[in-house]
Amino acid sequence: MTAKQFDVIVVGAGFAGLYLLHRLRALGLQTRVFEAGSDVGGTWFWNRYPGARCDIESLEYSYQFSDALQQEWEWSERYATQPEILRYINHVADRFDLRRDIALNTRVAAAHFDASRSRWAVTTQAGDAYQAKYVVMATGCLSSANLPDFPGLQRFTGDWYHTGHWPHEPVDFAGKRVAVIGTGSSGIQSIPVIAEQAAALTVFQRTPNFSVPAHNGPLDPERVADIKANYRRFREANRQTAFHADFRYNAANATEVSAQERQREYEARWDRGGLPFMAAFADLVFDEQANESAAEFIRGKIHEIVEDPETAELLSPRSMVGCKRLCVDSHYYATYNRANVRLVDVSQHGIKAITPTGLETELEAFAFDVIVFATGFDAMTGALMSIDIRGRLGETLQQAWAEGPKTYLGLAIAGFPNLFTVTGPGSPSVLTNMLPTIEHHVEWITDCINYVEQKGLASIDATADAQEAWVAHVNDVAESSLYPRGNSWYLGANIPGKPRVFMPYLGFPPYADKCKAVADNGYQGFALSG
Ligand code: NA7
Repeated sequence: MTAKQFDVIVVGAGFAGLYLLHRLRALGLQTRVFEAGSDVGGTWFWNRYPGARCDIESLEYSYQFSDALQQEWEWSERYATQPEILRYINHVADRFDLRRDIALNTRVAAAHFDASRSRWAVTTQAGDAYQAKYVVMATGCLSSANLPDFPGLQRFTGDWYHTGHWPHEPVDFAGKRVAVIGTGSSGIQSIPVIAEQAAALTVFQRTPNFSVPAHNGPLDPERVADIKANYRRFREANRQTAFHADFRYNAANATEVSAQERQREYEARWDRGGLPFMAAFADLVFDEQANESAAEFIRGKIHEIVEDPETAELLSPRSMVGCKRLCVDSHYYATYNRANVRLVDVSQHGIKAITPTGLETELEAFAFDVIVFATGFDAMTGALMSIDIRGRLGETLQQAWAEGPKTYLGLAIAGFPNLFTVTGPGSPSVLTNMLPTIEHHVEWITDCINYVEQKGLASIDATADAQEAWVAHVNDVAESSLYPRGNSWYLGANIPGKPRVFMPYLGFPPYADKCKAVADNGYQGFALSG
């Protein structure tokens, strides 16, 4: 059987995969996108749990490569819901006629580099074989669901779901006894919605998380018109902060202002809502004392909102604010004032087993009709490591990353020529608004492929030296902050046995400058061969 030939194979049809296809086509390159799901959308295709919503405002969490697109699309709310984002992604796929080059229900199982021909051999799980000069992994940072290995799950007689693999049909919780395990962003978003429907909801919390209110609501048409009239300027402001255009970074340090000033600033940010809370003071993620002042403020809010002091105390994190992405919620803490909601602390006495009728912790047995696992993801590396990827010398990615992920700029891996990763470990990715950083990566990667093609070269491969230097730099920057001190998925701390390495790169605008300089200098740090 002869393998079908392409110039580029893209893995994943989320925001990154779709824009890659659009750009690669414009370069005249034969491109095929493989997508495991039954439709486009990536993260937003899989994460359909009740209450799923983006934590970046909709006018910013959208493509900017086409002015016509950003002018014509109408967002309805300040923070878009998952169904609305998925409608938008589908609109983009249709508007740019992308579907004809996307193979759905197709999971890539292996990608092996043939050094003698400088081509990748790609095999799908169904056993179909393809070849391409380039492979781009647009597999997402949060796409490999983490289902903890609780004994007994297969004997559970009720229904169970993982938030990251939610069914397409609505799940009816009416009259049901429901358990939610996990209080990260997915738990915090779904718990208030499930609580409104279920007869009884029990939340199992191992570690509390900090959350600030979204204050979501319909978008003001005047504000939308204003932004659309100046969209370019608005996007530029967003780029400078790597988050919201009106993030309003405060240059003052929390440790250098009065207690009243700190309180005033935190209150104003709480009232405004959303992630800009983290920009209240310049030293929040660099100084423990500063961070503790923000933590204390949020704990105070939790105690104000939650009526039962014991529950409020259990919900109050003792960790550092923002060292795991701050959650943005709608009525999360107030949900614990409902008579049908109970919080169970499993930090000391964990979940022992799932039973046929519910679950048991080390202290108590519970009966449930439905269990929801809001237990997160094998983030940033999980999707890549689940594919059998082999480089120039036959080395597997698992071998290359045995001690933790190593990349050059989060875009390329030494020894794996003509392979690119979008928002991979070592890039700012999850510390930013993902959409502009995805667009930045897609543009850099497609420019790079175009360069190699225009020069008539066979391959481009990051050098081991450039990669080592980049990994060291990513670590140095992380160490200068409080980030590595938190137990978060940024560090792989949520997956047993995963090497503890701080994966994202802190510092978006300088990162983009670095990527540009690398390209302007003839792809410095890469070996190009003819
Ligand atoms: P997260 O943030 O990784 O949260 C997963 C939650 O599940 C977290 O509270 C975990 O507690 C909990 N968990 C995981 N395993 C267990 C076991 N075995 N027992 C009890 N509790 C457990 O994932 P999300 O999907 O909520 O959010 C991911 C990102 O999506 C988020 O950061 C935003 O950027 C969007 P732990 O903290 O490990 O003690």
